[in-house]
Amino acid sequence: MKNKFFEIAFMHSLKGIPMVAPNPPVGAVLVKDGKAICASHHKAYGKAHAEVNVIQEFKKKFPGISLSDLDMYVTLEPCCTQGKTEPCTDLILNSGINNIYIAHKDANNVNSRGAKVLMQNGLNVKFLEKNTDIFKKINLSLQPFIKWHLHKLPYVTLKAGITLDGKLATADKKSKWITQEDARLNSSKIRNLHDAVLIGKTTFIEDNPSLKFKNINSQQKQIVLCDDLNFSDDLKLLKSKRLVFFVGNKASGKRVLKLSNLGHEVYVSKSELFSAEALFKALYDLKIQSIFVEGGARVHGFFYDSFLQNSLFVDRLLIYYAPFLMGNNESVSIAQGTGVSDLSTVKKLKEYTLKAFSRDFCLDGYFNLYPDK
Ligand code: AOF
Ligand code: ZN
Repeated sequence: MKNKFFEIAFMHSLKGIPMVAPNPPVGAVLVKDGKAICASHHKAYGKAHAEVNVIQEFKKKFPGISLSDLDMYVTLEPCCTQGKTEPCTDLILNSGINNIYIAHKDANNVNSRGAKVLMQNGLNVKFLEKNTDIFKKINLSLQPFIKWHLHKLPYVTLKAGITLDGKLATADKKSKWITQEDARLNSSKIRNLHDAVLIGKTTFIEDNPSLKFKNINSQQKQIVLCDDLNFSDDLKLLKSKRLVFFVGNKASGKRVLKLSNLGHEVYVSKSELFSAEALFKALYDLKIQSIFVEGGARVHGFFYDSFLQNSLFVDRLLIYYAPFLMGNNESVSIAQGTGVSDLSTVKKLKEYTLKAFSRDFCLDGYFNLYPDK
């Protein structure tokens, strides 16, 4: 087993994000005489799995050639049940491949016997060592999928662009951009890897953002959390076909109807505002596996306070820092919630990395790290 082939399979797996959600990103490589000769990945939800695509690719490239002396490297344990597609274990067993190297177990319990099925049928199956860099990278890429199956909850990334003293905006809120373009580009690339972006009503109205996604054929949603639906119909996001409102019960029925008739999804809470529990349940039912929370301060406060009650409500923090201070008490802080008043109750990041841009820098940290089985 050579880890470099897992690196190739991993690189390919990433091309499937976010189109494959709520399926996992998976990549596969076929190796002959120590050389990777074919690589492919799972490309879209409901479509062929990585193993099917890589075998098809081989057959196209080398028609009539047997697969019997090839090794297969795959980032996720092959599935063994009929879902939207046939079990990959059947395909692998019929292909003649003898050696299969697997990086990560399948968190979806119905498929967690895939490796056993292959072994019981005489294949030589080996798993990647968990203490390797490549295992860690694959595990990180599977975090939303693992959480989804383990906890039946969407994966949450909280993102903010702030000054060194933790401010989102000046007191008059006229400060349009805190961070520079390269940092913002990085943030929109990461947004694009999520199934949904979520903002609050104040950001929706005052920033009037367009929150674009790049993969126009995918199912990504733009979510606005609001107490009511009192806003101008000229806001940019209202032109989008992906817009979803989660609104409190004081929203006027007329507005709900109008926005619904315009093609937007509107979910009305039973109470004044959506609770975190009700919101997460609704997002899960909508099959939204990962959300990118872009603020503003009250939305961050809402998520952070929910997280203090239940650690599963925020998973990742992505904070872009501009290298200066606001130094003003009236300016807007990153989170306007209850927060902690006693340091002994604070919850720390399990790990983080720092990345530098031309002027700004970013902290990418994890509160939760969901393990392999
Ligand atoms: C694999 N290779 O590329 C993927 C796998 O409904 P289906 O048939 O698409 O099955 C979805 C499940 O299959 C998914 O939850 C996970 O257990 C597994 N995904 N398995 O061997 C792949 N995407
Ligand atoms: Zn499969």
